[in-house]
Amino acid sequence: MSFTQEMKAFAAQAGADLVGVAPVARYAGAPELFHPQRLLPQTKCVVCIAIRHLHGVLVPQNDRVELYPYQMFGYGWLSNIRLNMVAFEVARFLEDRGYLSCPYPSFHQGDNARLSLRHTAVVAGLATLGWNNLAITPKYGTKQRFVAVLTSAELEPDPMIEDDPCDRCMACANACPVGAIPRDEEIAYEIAGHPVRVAKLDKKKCNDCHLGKGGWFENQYPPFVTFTVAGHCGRCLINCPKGTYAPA
Ligand code: B12
Ligand code: SF4
Ligand code: SF4
Repeated sequence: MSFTQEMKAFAAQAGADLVGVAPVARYAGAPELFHPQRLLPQTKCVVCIAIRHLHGVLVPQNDRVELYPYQMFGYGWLSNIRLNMVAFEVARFLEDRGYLSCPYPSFHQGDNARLSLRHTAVVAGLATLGWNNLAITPKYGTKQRFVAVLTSAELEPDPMIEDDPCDRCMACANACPVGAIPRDEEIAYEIAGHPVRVAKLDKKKCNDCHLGKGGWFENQYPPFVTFTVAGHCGRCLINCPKGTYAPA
């Protein structure tokens, strides 16, 4: 087993559902502020880790019946805390073997993170970007969250995905309650030489649609946002039909 395979097996045992490796050269087109070497100049590779959503917690969220299962187990607490714990363990695994490693959190408070995890999933060969702006993996579709570990280790890179599974069905745009995903306005650019076309997302509209503010739920919660209960409706994620993993 190669060192990279060993690291991936360790990550899987720690709770990762997907693990991919991006050589730092694939961030050549990233704005300087979002480049991994700004955070850790010694970065040679970025390990991207995903944990899938439980499909069961998406149901009451989508039906607007109860927000807590998704907010806890899909968003602010379990997913993000657990992802960060897996990243921490993977970073420890790498540092124990002599490689400087910095986990980059799954959760970020405020407007902009300084490492885009969607882009990291793409350059690490795990995903492509869908019209809804989310990273789509062949197995879980949009239904996972990501975390990353920057490392000085030279790991075996994963090939980037060539096929674009997004067929512009617009299920995401149709599901968005605030019209944040336009049907005809796009942003086109390249990620490591791979063309990308995504909707010109209105982040402000999405951000202003915090659950609890809209009063969409049968059970009302006060309009507060904390580390453990913070959320957006996620209907663009829940209603994208891509992915082969489908518990019924
Ligand atoms: C802040 C944030 C938001 C804000 C955005 C605010 C804002 N002003 O940007 C809002 C509230 C809108 C939001 C909403 C949602 N979010 Co959010 N969000 C984030 C967070 C924490 C940071 C994103 C960010 O600010 N990136 C920096 C900005 C500027 O980057 P960008 O727009 O992606 O990149 C641009 C450039 O900077 C540049 N670029 C940046 N990096 C790179 C790299 C390369 C190689 C290249 C070429 C270019 C490039 O190119 C882009 C185009 O110009 C990320 C976690 C993370 N660290 O990535 C999660 C994240 C993107 N969110 C996620 C999710 C799931 C959601 C929601 C579904 C809510 C929910 N229920 O969870 C919605 C979906 C909205 C949508 N359709 O996209 C997931 C996505 C998972 C997935 N499957 O893709 C992430 C990755 C969190 C995670 N840990 O998994 N989010
Ligand atoms: S719902 Fe349809 S248009 Fe939207 S990202 Fe998924 S496949 Fe693409
Ligand atoms: S999270 Fe909700 S409000 Fe934001 S873009 Fe997706 S569907 Fe629209």
